[in-house]
Amino acid sequence: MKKIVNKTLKEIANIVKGVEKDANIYILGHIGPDGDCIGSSIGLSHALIDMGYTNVKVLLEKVVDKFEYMYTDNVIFEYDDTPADLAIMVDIAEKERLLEFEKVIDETKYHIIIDHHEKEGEFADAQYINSNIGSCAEIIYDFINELGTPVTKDIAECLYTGMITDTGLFRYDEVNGRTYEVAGKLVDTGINKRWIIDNAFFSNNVTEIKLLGIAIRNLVIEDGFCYTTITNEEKTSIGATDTDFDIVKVSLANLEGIGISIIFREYKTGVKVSFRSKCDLDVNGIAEKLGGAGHKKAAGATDLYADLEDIKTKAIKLVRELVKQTV
Ligand SMILES: [Mn+2]
Repeated sequence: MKKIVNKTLKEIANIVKGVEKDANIYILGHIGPDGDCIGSSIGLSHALIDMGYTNVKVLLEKVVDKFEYMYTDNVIFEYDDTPADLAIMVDIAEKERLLEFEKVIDETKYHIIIDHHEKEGEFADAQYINSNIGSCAEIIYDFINELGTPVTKDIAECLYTGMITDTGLFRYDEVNGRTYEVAGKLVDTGINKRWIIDNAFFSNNVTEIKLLGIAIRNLVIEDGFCYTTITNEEKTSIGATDTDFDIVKVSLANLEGIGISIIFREYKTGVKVSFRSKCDLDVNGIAEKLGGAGHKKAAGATDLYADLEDIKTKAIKLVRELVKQTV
């Protein structure tokens, strides 16, 4: 295991600026890429290309999703076995969350992590992690400024998407004056903010509505918390992917009288648990006990070897205990 090296954004920018312009650079995001992950990675890619880097690729899991408008020609969905000189991971600090893309890391010389999830990378050569910031996109905005290249309208469209999706339209605790300041700068580039917001929050496709139907059918409400389960079979029967889950997260979190909501989703192998808290209870602690990470109000854990029922029993027990402490 490498020694973790925490650095400032300025230091990381200097490392990147020292890289040859024709170096192979990969930007990677986590599996089930969301608006923040896609916006941060592609936004950064625009900036590097603007700076004259000629071999920048963004490696993302292929999902049919509403954030496709950000995709550029250099977004690839499969590792083409060209080892990279530099891999920059955004919105992700855990190697395991890269799944098949983990190979890229193993074959890359130098790793940088820029993230806002509370977990140290354990394998990066240089990393900047700040969990006080609501979206990775907001960090990427600062990073691009440190790189000394302008935040163009194309970049702004990506970063604004990341900011609004990860802050729930500027509602979450991490949002402060600075968040609005950055958002203001992005809006001033002339992006179509109304369209971006409508697309991210106020339009649902049929698959999402079907998924919500399954989630509601499987919903269990206990004292102060609720949970639902989506099996792999249920998910695949309607062709849903990870990116279709936002509507479920939001709907459960909005339930009146519910402090914590949990979603268990089963994969072909393994399970992902997502926690949301809208009370004072810290769900990050629970996620950590399950091997995951996140923030006080939104956290999750992915276990690729876990059995759904095992994880459910464990998680529900932990949440019951947590809720009981406060009664
Ligand atoms: Mn994020």
